[in-house]
Amino acid sequence: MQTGAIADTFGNIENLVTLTSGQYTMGSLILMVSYGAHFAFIIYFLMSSLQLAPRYRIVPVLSAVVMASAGLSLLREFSTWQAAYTLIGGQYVPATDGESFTNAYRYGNWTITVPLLLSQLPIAFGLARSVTHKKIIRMSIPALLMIWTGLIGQFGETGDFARLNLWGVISTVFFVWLIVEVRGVITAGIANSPAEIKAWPANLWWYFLATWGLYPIAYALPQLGASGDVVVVRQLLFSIADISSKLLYGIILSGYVL
Ligand code: RET
Repeated sequence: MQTGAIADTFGNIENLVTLTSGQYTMGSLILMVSYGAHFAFIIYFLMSSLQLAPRYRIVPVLSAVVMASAGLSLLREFSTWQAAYTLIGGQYVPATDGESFTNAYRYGNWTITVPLLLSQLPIAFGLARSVTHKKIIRMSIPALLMIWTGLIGQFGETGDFARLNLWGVISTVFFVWLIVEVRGVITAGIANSPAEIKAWPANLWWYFLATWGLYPIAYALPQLGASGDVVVVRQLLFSIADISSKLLYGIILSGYVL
């Protein structure tokens, strides 16, 4: 755990462990597939907006914006990953000079993407304009507090688990508040949906819980120990969560408003 005092204080566990070439390559691959998928779907969402009634076009357009923003952030994670390790004797050792890896950029990116993802819901459900604006603000407040308290806490993962857990619990309180607000929007969405697609908002509720619920698991994972496997599994969890909560979610919502 002596890989640089600064990394210990303000880093992520990625900077503490030596990776096998398999683990390193898996990490690169996971990040590469993630940013590649997000960039590619910019085209899909822009084109699918052309098929929609004008008032719903903003739904896939917002997905395209989320794709661009997340794609850039994940590209940055990928290049930082590549710069953060040095190949020594067949092992990928955390670089002692230059760049260190951080997941903190993700939290910065969520500050943009999460309010956009939440905004898509009342717009897709066709709620009245004044209700939509109110719902977006009511969801965005707990969402941003959840992200920023999590950002403070994740700096504790290299050893200060009290910090990780305290801020994790505070962040979870905001997550529960957010879930209550989202449930309200889903209920309004069910009431506002034509009979043949009433099941969509109801199912989307479970999808939301299952996919957003992956992020706190990834956050807590370093407590299992700083090992190469934990590093790779966490990037995989983040990626599955990213692709399902943004990309697949966007496809589902575009299908709903079609
Ligand atoms: C944190 C900190 C630990 C507790 C909880 C968290 C929840 C994070 C979530 C993030 C969702 C992000 C999305 C990003 C899309 O771009 C902050 C990890 C509850 C739910 C959907």
